[in-house]
Amino acid sequence: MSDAGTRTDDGSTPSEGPGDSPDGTSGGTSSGSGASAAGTLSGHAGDLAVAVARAHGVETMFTLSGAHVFPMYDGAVKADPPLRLLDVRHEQTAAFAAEATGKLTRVPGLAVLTAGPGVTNAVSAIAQAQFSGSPMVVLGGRAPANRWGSGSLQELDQPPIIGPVAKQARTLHHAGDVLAGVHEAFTLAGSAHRGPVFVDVPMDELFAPAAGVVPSPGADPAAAGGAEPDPDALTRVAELLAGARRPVLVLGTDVWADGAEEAALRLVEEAGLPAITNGMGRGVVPGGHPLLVTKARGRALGGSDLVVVVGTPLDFRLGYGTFGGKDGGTPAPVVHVADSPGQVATHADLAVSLAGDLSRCLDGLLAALDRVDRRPDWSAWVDDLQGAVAAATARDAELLAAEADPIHPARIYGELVPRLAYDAVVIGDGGDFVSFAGKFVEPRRPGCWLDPGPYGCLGAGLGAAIAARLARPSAQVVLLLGDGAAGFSLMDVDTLVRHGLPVVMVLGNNSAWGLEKGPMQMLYGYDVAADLAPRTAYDEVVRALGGAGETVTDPRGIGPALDRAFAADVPYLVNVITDVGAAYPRATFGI
Ligand SMILES: Cc1ncc(C[n+]2csc(CCOP(=O)(O)OP(=O)(O)O)c2C)c(N)n1
Ligand SMILES: [Mg+2]
Repeated sequence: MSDAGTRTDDGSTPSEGPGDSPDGTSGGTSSGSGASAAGTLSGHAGDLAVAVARAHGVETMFTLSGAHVFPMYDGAVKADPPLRLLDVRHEQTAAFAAEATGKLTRVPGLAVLTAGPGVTNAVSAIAQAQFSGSPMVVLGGRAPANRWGSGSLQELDQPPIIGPVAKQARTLHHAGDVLAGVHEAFTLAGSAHRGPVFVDVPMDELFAPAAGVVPSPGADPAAAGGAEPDPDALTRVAELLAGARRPVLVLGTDVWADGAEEAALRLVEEAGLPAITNGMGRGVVPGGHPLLVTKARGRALGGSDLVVVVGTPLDFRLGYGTFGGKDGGTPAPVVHVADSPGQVATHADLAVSLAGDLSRCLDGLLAALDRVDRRPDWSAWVDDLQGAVAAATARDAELLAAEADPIHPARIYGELVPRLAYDAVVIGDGGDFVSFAGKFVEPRRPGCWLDPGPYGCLGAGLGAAIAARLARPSAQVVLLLGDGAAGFSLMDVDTLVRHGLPVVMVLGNNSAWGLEKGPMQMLYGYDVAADLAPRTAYDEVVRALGGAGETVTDPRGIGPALDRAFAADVPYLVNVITDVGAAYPRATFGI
């Protein structure tokens, strides 16, 4: 492989070996960065990018090695204190870990990926972050500018590929652009509506000397608060609420992302409003709360006369924003409250919409409700819905205790849920197996539930588990894996092992792509491409990688296996052989 033409600090030119394996870069690395008395940082552009990331609250760089981004590593190890490097086995895992970090900590996660395939391997995870509004920054390597057009290794113009799936994607063409460009990337990623921002830096420029004052990220955007909602719109929503007899509040991911979880619970409790939660909004109204009616979702949304949806799109998960209206009735009026004007649904028929900082929207709504003369009493409606919750809970109890052989997947949750601490982080990566989790696991705190969101991408599991273990060092971290989903990222158990990150993995092994097998049977009366090898010992894969685990075939064996998993101080996989016939009863396929 020819010389990649990299210009380094000292003017030497390292060569680039085949397979992106550099040879001789040691002579061309930074001699270390330094901060002058005036606060000016000097070093190479990688040093500066690392300093900006740290100023924005980044604690970990998720990455997989590639010479194009070596200055980022050099910047990380020489920073004082060093920035943690978390090296994975597939770039999708690095990007999913950065996405999950953004979701859990509400500080943008950082993935640093080498040029070309390193970047393209992360496209799905970046798209997932865009769909879920997860704050993250991906810094990509890029073939050197001084050879651009000559055919150097992995010479790919990446922003046109990433642009359509990110908030912004651009090249920082010169070392001198890196400080401001990375600062802008973090600021943009972390402000409403949040999402992924991509920058790449040509290799020669990333190695080049640069200096400047690290910009201050300013006040924490969540603490500073975002835009003020329109007071007239607030009053109109309050009037609609005051006139409603069967209102329902839906709280979604952005309620958590925007730091509005306390304002949301205040509104629910002080107004006595029944609420349904979805995505990362789960836990905002804690499981078991008398105003949480997620388990009576069908009755609540179908019978409501006003649905107020906050912080989540009116997508397939919410019937595209049409509630009720079956049998010729009129659908309920809908209010959509979003963290920014661009998020307000344009496809749905809205009674009123509201955009702005979600704490201000929700507190403003409570204040406006106080100003409206009629203080509604929704207790009869809440009692009705709680009756439906109790009936659903009683129906669930039977499934959760199922003695069936092969094991019904619900029994796994019957054993798992009582073992979860209030702050456990639960991550779902799979099809039907994870849908059952959504039904049976009701988080008691917000920010503790990670699902793939509306992009529905399998393979996020190991990355999310790595991120959760780092973000919540003392909490239980439980990764729920379908056997199909496990195949996308299980090799990154190696990363958990190398970095000493114990996680409990529970695998629902139905030997199938269950969520596809059932629907194909329903549509065609047969299925193809939906079976996986029977009873694969995924626990042995984990053992081979340095973790531990076991296979369970008897429902009574699940609880003790989970106890061993929680007690283990290594990554531990409980491989539960389940009944492929126990498909999740699904009302929608999302299309
Ligand atoms: C990357 C990706 N590929 C394919 C799909 C389509 N898909 C959705 S669910 C599913 C089956 C998942 O199977 P498994 O993880 O074993 O869970 P199960 O439904 O069997 O419980 C598939 C293939 C997807 N959502 N994402
Ligand atoms: Mg399966």
